Amino acid sequence: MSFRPSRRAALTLGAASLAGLMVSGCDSIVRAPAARKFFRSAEGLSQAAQRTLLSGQRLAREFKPSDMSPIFRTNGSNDPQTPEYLALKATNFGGYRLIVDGMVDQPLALSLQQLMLLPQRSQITRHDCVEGWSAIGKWTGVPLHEVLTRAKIRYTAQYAVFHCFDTMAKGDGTMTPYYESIDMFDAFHPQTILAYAMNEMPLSVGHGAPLRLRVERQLGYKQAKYIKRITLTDRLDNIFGGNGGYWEDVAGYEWYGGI
Ligand SMILES: Nc1nc2c(c(=O)[nH]1)N[C@H]1C(S)=C(S)[C@@H](COP(=O)(O)O)O[C@H]1N2
Ligand SMILES: [Mo]
Repeated sequence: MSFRPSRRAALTLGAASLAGLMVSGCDSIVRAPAARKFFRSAEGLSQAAQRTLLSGQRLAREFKPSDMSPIFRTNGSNDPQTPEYLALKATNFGGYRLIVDGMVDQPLALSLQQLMLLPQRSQITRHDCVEGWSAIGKWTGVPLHEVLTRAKIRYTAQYAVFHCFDTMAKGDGTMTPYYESIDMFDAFHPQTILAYAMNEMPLSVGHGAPLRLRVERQLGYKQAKYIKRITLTDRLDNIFGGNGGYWEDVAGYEWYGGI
């Protein structure tokens, strides 16, 4: 009988050596765009090691209840009219299922009730839109990593793509679905949540019911509303315009919309 260290043990060792790196300011390392690109391409970086690295990331500022904006406006789509969405809205989203697919070993179809039974997180944060307005609100939902872990995402997945129910105009006047994407650094960030409640109330249609993304260190257009499906992938160039999001495709917005 031969002895080989298990893959699990190898991963643990990788994670341990990365721990040293983290102590010396890994947050500033992972926040550098070049470093993010390197880690996405590094074949030797195991998922466990990535997770360890990710856990050292800086949090976005959180505010007190008294800081919450009395008015939090809506922007972009605020009342989707696609038949699929209208049908779900008519059942008060009882028939809603969040699909999680792509580079996962356990595809999921989760009802709102199932999502609400998963671990929950609330945070009061500031939303910054590139159009020049900000608002502070309280968001409650399930951390995205809780969902991705249950879907058993593969080591090779590099992006989470959020497909939405609403459509928006393209340059040529035709309509195209809104979508967005983030990398694994943001996907596993503790403040990245799939929110089903805002300011202690069920998420309204205007703000993205039944489920919207909060990825707190990025700008407003990354906060995908009306999430229908999350697809794990290792490339963005074959999705819609190839730039990772609706605004990235139609108006050249930065894919990493850091604040
Ligand atoms: N599906 C979808 N998500 C979206 C948008 C949209 O039009 N459709 N607009 C984005 C923009 S530009 C901003 S500023 C925020 C607005 O979120 P709010 O309506 O909750 O204020 O949603 C973002 N997410
Ligand atoms: Mo925005």
